[in-house]
Amino acid sequence: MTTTEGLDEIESLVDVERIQRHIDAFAALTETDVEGDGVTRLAYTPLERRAHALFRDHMAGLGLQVRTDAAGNTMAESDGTSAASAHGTTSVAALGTGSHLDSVPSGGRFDGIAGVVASMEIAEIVSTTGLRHRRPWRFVAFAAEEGARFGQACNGSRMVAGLTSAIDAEQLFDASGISMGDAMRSVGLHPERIGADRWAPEDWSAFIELHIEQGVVLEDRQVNVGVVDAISGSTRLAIRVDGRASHTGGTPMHLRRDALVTASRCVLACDELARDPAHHGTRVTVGRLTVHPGSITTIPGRVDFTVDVRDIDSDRQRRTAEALIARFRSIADTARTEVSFELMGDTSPVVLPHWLVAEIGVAAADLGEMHQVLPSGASHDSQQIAHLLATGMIFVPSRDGLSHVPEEHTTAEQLAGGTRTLLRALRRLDGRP
Ligand code: HGY
Ligand code: MN
Ligand code: MN
Repeated sequence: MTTTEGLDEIESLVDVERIQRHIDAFAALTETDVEGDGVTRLAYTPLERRAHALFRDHMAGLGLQVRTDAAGNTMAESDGTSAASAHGTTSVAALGTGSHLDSVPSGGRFDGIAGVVASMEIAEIVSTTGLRHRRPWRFVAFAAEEGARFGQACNGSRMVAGLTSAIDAEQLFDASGISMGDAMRSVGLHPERIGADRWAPEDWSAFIELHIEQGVVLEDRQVNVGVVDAISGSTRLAIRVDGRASHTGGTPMHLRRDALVTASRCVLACDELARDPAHHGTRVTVGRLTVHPGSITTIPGRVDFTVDVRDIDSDRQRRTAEALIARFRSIADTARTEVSFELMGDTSPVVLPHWLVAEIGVAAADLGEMHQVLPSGASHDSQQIAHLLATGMIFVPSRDGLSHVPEEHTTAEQLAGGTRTLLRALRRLDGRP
């Protein structure tokens, strides 16, 4: 048993091999019958629940109280010394850390997992050393963070933040027409009880999520720890182009209403607009495009595609989405095709509290970790939690900036460095009045 006198030694207990074992254990929970390799563990599937069970069993094994809420988020709690004082039970607001356990199709081993593993490592150290902490410390595995299945991202954290209701869950569908509510019920969750599990802001002091950067800044700067000051928003559109399907041989060019030609011009318009200096900083991507009927000898009569607009500037993000819709309509008019759209998700960018950015920076500096303040290009659960309480993020490097692909990689040593900074930041926050 390590004494807790040498408090500064506590962070040195972060164990690289243990971290690696947790990473490998989660990576093994993947669909095997999908194209491509990498990890596939989609929102509200049995595999995601198995990952939550792995997290839950580890935390329960450390003696922590663990609970899974109606949305499928799993939370473990280590009582602080304030939980029971000489004058009966006086509880102070809790500190929290965690991230998500679902993945995109054929994704990586670290997106979301890094933050959950960091929380497991910290819980292990707290439990085995008897590290005294005044506030309750809560370790959270969020459900359904990726928007890859239902279009909307950060569903479990949106539900505890009161941003997605039970009714909303019945109106979000995956590509095969299954509603989020039905998917939740199919894995034993209770969407009808989402409202009862909302987090009360007064119960919380601060929350810090550790996550892989999913970009190249830390690697380029050769810095191991990132402190996030702003998180990009995301406006996601489902676009449908209707033309007229007909014979590829019998239909002369001047009589065609080719939905794929229109969609192709729309895709190029997305790239052109995002590269326009007036939209500098905006990122626009068409990630999914489906051609109907998809036959070699039939002119496409319909095309469905998705547009993902990302920005840390809220106004520019929305203006870009509006400008794209106007461009699509003009392209369709010229080609005598029709275009319609549906809003799949719309999350505002958030600026994280400067005092918390500073605290995390001091924690890194305390440990001699080089760190860099930077914005996040990706969306995160912290973005939703930031609607409720003071929220911060710690980044660890992504090799070649790659993410959402099997090549996604962060070394266990880099993850250990971020975990040490996270532990020190929690201890500093624990001591704040
Ligand atoms: O899509 C995102 O930005 C995050 O990885 N869910
Ligand atoms: Mn993520
Ligand atoms: Mn992701």
